[in-house]
Amino acid sequence: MTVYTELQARALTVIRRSTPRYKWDAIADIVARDRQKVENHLKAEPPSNGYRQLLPQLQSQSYTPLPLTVPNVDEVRRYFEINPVHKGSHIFSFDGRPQQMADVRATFPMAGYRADQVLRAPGLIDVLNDPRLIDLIEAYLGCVPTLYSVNAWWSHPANKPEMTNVQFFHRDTDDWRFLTLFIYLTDVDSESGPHQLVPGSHSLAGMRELVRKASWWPRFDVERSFVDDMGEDFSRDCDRLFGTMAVDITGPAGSMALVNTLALHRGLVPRRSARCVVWARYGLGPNTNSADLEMGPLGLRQVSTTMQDTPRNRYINRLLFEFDRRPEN
Ligand SMILES: O=C(O)CCC(=O)C(=O)O
Repeated sequence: MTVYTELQARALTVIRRSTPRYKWDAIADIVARDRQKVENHLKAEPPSNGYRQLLPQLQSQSYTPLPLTVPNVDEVRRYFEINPVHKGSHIFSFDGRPQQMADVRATFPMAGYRADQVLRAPGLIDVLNDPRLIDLIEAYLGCVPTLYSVNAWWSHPANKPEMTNVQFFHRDTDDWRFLTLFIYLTDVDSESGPHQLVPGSHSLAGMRELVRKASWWPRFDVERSFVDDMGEDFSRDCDRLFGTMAVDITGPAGSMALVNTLALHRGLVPRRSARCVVWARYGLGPNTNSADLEMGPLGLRQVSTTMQDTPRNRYINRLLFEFDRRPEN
């Protein structure tokens, strides 16, 4: 991003964060409707074998498992295993210095990869651009998505949460409307740190319904839960109220789920075996989370992909790749 677009994204974030999160969806509708007016050249026919039947579940339950898997998941996991890692799940969790996994593990249970390492994983970018997946995301967002953030990390078994912002219940606040794709690179059951979320908790109406159903009734301010949505106390209240309604997303290596992570969610601490997960995030445009693309866009040539050079693919991937960058340019 240029300084100018970065400042714009920051300004938008400041405005967004000063607006209660349960109002964001209505604003997203206005933005998406406006985008539709200028996106004609980016439109694609919905694929005949697409996933739009999953839209109602995604809209009401905040997530949907996908019938899509990573065809070469063992190869992708091996690729990550031989790459250096940094301490923590995110490049900005700590200093981001490349280290060997054994050195990180000696001090900390979570170890992550840079965005450029994720983008270079064999064939992964094609999975993130599967036309059936993009079509479903487009239908959900209401406009052609921008792929604005990628990440991958290992969580190893531990006795307690180490990263409060990911292992305690919280809401993500990246964009007026956005979706997170989770891809497991290891088999994940309830003992290996699954992604957990409270279905329906992304909307005010959904939260009111959840509170109505909850058996334990503290003074839980539903509207406030869209403003102060981080930290150990907040997570403990969510656990007491909604813990029995939370869903663990489990599945074999290669499985995927699409989640509106404005909903209450967390990555559970693995108890028995480690989890390796990739996320990719799709929203209305660049936002301050795109900062995790700190290495800047790669040349598309630097990546193993069969992605077609079309205006639509260029637009969706514009923060990740420069399609025209060549050695001679
Ligand atoms: O590890 C997970 O499953 C959740 C990650 C998460 O909550 C986040 O990145 O915001």
